Amino acid sequence: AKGSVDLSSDRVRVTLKTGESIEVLLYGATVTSWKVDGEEKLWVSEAAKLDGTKPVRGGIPLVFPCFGPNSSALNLPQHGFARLSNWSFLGENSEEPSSVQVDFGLSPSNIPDELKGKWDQNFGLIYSVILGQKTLQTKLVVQNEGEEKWEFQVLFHTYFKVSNAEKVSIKGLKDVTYTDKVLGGTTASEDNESVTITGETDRVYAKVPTDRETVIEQDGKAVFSVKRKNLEDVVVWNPHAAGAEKIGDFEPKEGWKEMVCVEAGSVGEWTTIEGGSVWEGGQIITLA
Ligand code: TA6
Repeated sequence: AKGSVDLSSDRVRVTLKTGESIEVLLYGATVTSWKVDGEEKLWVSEAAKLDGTKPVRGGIPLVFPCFGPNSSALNLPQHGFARLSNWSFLGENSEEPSSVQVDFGLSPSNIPDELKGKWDQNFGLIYSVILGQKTLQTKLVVQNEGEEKWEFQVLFHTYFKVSNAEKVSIKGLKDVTYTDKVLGGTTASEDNESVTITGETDRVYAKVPTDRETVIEQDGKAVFSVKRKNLEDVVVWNPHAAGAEKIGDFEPKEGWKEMVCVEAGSVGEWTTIEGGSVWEGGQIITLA
């Protein structure tokens, strides 16, 4: 076998014989660890709740069916209900010889009681996490199991672990229009080859060509690259010092220096899914 899959009461652990490993909490189907050669590649706050009492601060929270402030339009919590629901483990369904795929499912019955019926679309989600050598893929299949069409937003809220966010350059966003949430939602075109973190950064880069990789460089050296499939936007977020102070479960407060969120999603607009049809989108993270 190429690896092992272990289900415990609250999480799934996958370990490849080549040493890579991941942990996925059933709560939110949140990837909370991705290790390569024993080194953690995702940032998780030391104050992150892992007991299902609130969305995990770090790893890869899953945003669905709405992103950010749009959530109030659906009368849902910020970023929707996927990251705060208990998912079912659907087992290992590896398709490639050198990687292991684990699947998770969510249906209306899994949504927390207090949120049931707030978004009463007939949906089914299958979330796949695929661990390969130097790669981590996350893929979401959205099924409209009703007759009527509805619309949604989706995003993988990936917290990448870096050694110094102030020396990070994010490449692949030049000439893309972005909405700057720190500047109250103004839009601008990205003039720079590199996006850097010089203060609180919260930008939605819209309609980024999917043939473009987003590359995260540390001190000028590529560390991660993100390829998107059927996802048109990239969000860049770092709360910086002031922002971290305001987030209760963001610890240590200096931790903003060791993370950057580069988030593949479709959140600039709403994606419409016809009754009875299926939508799929994903990201492939490669260690440079
Ligand atoms: O990804 C960017 C963002 O929408 C920021 O505006 C910030 O709110 C971040 O997500 C974290 O959101 P959360 O609900 O997890 O605190």
